Amino acid sequence: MSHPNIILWSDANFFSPYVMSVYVALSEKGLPFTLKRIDLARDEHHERAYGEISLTRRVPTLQVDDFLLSESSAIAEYLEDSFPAPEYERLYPRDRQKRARARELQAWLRSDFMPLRQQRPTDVLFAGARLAPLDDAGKASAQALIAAAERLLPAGQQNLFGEWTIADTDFAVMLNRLVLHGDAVPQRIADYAHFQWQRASVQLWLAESARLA
Ligand SMILES: N[C@@H](CCC(=O)N[C@@H](CS)C(=O)NCC(=O)O)C(=O)O
Repeated sequence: MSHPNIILWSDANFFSPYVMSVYVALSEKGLPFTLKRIDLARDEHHERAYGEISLTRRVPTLQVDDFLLSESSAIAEYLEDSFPAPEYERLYPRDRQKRARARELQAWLRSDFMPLRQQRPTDVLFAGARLAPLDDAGKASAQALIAAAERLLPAGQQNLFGEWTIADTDFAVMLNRLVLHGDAVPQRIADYAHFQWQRASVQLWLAESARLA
């Protein structure tokens, strides 16, 4: 079967959780792709050439043949529409309400939890960083995340919706800012975050960043 030509633009050191989400989505779909790196520290995303590629001048941006798209959750939905089940792995739940719940969680994770994102940056996930204890805002942010996990994760399950979806990977990224750092998280939720981290597509991503270390 012939596949389209797919390029994923990533940050140069593979520290972006949003690039990771698209990398995992492509890997789960079994789609071959080329990774291209943009050095954000050198402001390469502000160069003219990247402005012609990316509407947002952020990473990720995905190119599928001559179609260019930024914003990681929009990319996941585009991949799901373009490469549907059963031929390709599913990224979102089949059930409409569960699918809406997955998108709700993705949107929330991308628009909230700023104190947690600032105080537990992705260096914690991809470079083993150890940082100061959370301040009050950080603790409140962590508590909101943990409360959501306790509410959303069914007892005795390792995935939110019965089978893996891209929302599990996105959720595990945020939870692992705490879990991998050693911050207190209920065991059931920590187990979920660890389980999601073992997924082959996630391990492939971790190997990309480890290769540069
Ligand atoms: N909402 C976007 C967020 C993308 C984003 O913030 N990417 C960061 C790297 S993690 C970036 O490109 N930062 C460069 C900048 O904003 O100048 C998505 O989900 O794709």
